[in-house]
Amino acid sequence: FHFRSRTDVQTCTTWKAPILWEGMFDPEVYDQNHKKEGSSVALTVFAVGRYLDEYLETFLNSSEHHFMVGLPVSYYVFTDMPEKVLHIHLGPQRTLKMIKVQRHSRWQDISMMRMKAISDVIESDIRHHSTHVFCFDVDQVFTGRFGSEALGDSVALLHAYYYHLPKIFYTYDRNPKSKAYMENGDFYYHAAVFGGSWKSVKSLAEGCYQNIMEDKQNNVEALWHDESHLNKYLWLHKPSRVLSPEYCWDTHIGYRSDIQVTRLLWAPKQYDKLRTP
Ligand code: 5GW
Ligand code: MN
Repeated sequence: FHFRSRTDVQTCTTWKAPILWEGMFDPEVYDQNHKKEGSSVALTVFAVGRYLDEYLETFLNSSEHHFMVGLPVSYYVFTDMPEKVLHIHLGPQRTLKMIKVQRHSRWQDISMMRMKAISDVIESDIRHHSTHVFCFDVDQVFTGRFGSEALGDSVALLHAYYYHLPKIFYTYDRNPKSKAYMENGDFYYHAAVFGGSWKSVKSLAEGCYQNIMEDKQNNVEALWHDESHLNKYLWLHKPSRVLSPEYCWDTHIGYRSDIQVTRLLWAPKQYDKLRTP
């Protein structure tokens, strides 16, 4: 059984990191190797306020069917309502912890404070139990394999809305007063999915958090909040693996011949309902 190489898309970065597209890899080989190496994966996700009822159960139940099936998985759910009972059927070797976090009044803060919570839980818990960590937005649904081929030292995702656009359209932070400021970059990465070894993700989360706090002290906020800081960090610390937008697609974009499978989809969002207190 042969894998055709993809000639319609970029499959390698200039620093020789693979960009993963459907058809480039044998999932079985990755699964066997990661089982042999004893890889285990922590998944962090935030479900604060209305996002808990709106998205969490669908996200987790779909993850049970598609995320790292065959490897040990530990979910870390950050919520302001940890007492909430979830209707989720966990498979063997899969566990879930609810962790209480404060509900910030500004949504920009909910989003940015994730970096601090992620670095803290890696230090206190994840590093003792899991080899790898993936961090996800909750407003998404797994629809296809999101497997061990995505594991690497430092893993970033190409944003579905920007991967095919010239760099001048990338929405990096252009304010020189912000620590997220950047003129040039490699790609526009999406903050809805990032991961890697626990060590790399801890460094990333810490680095982004420090820059977010420095911005706060200087009374500036990066254009796209934690995503701007993530893009800056990944420009300075190149990811070792890049995921194609097949790993986080929005069906509103419509048909694209290079998207041969959808593994994770943006969930529909009712901004009016969710963004009013
Ligand atoms: C609420 C209003 C506006 C923006 C964010 C929130 C919000 C985000 C929230 O009330 N509760 C929450 O848990 N979040 C977490 O932050 C979710 O995990 C969410 O997926 C993530 C990023 O916020 P999103 O998904 O609304 O951001 P975009 O960039 O996908 O629109
Ligand atoms: Mn989102």
